Amino acid sequence: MSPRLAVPALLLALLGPAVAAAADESSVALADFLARQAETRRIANDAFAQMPLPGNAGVKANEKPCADSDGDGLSDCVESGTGRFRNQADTGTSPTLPDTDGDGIRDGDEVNGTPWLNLPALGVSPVRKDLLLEYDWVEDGLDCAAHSHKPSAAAIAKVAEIYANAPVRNPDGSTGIHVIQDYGQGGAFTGGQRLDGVQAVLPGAFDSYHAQLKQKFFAPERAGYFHYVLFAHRYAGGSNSSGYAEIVGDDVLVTLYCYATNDTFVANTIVHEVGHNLGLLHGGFEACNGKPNYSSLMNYRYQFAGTDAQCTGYGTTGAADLSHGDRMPLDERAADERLGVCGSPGVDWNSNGVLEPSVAVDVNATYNSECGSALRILDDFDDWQNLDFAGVLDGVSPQFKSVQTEVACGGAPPQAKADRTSLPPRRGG
Ligand SMILES: [Ca+2]
Ligand SMILES: [Ca+2]
Ligand SMILES: [Ca+2]
Ligand SMILES: [Ca+2]
Ligand SMILES: [Zn+2]
Ligand SMILES: [Zn+2]
Repeated sequence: MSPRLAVPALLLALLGPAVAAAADESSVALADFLARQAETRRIANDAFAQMPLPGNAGVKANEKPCADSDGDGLSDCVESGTGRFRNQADTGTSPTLPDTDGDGIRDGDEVNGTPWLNLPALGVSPVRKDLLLEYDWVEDGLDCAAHSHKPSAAAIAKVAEIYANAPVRNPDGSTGIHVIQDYGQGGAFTGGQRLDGVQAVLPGAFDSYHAQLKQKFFAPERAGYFHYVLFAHRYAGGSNSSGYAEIVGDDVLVTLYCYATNDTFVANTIVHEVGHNLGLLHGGFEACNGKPNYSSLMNYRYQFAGTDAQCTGYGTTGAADLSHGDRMPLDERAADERLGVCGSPGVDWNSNGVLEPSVAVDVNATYNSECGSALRILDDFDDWQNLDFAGVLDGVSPQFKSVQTEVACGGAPPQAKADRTSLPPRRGG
């Protein structure tokens, strides 16, 4: 984190007191993010300690004297620390870390499952990050022709691909996050289902009605392991919001009304809302929306239009990713258009046909409520290296409520608008 922390300080020194307020604001937001992340991890460790031990199926009788130093349900004798899972007697996990791969699921649970949930059958590994999502959906005919909110095979594949391509290193040497999506496909995947007799327009968000649905349709033994992703037509009695989520948590709504059949919108919105569950805000570490140099599905600028794979500042159709944190800071008080967001190509922020060395421009003016109006330094963030997987323990630790917030997300734009905003600017190049 230190290189990113250093950026505002360096600019402060170069540009003098005029930008002090903006730089401080950004530093404070980052510090707040890191403090909250540390707190969720502390709570996660407490939750691990409080959870009942899973069955020790992998521990042989003659190994029982071995201690379980990290309290994860595996004896030190089987936690070989190699990073390679071979079997229940040579798990490759660390004997001093209860969650070796940092995915919020205890080593013992990933190796042996729990008495009530066969995690190995779902495909988890104790030495690679796993993200478990249960999908339940409604079907309805509101606002447009009859449609299902079940994600299509194409949308599901897209979600898997986005996470698989993540530049996240695992203890077993692989990269990527293994996402496990239960949409009721059979075998061990029996959780996802179409919800009958449920209001397609939910009356609220995470209210008593949602609690009733979750109690009825989400198996209690999945709490602490799965995120519960509910696909409805709308929520809050009929809002245009595309979704709703806990920031650090395990509950998500995806509500794309008649865009439910747009695979890109569905996949991108799943990753956006689950990103909130993993601790991210609309500006990564801060509630600052529309930053051109934050190429992430968390950013409304790119959620539907596609992330900015080509450094145009306007997104790339079909690209879908969380941010890698490799974009330059952008000072709205004195933006160098020649540098764009990546050093090149340049971006004509004020659309006057010339790439200028210093322009004052509000590049995210449309997001007034999320830092849009003030001219300030906009910073990128490395989403992938800062995901907080502890929120899944929300289901077993009430302590999470103390660090949790909820967010209502923006609406899907008309298709035409999404296409237009994804085009690079033609002038000034
Ligand atoms: Ca252990
Ligand atoms: Ca361990
Ligand atoms: Ca784990
Ligand atoms: Ca794992
Ligand atoms: Zn619908
Ligand atoms: Zn959001």
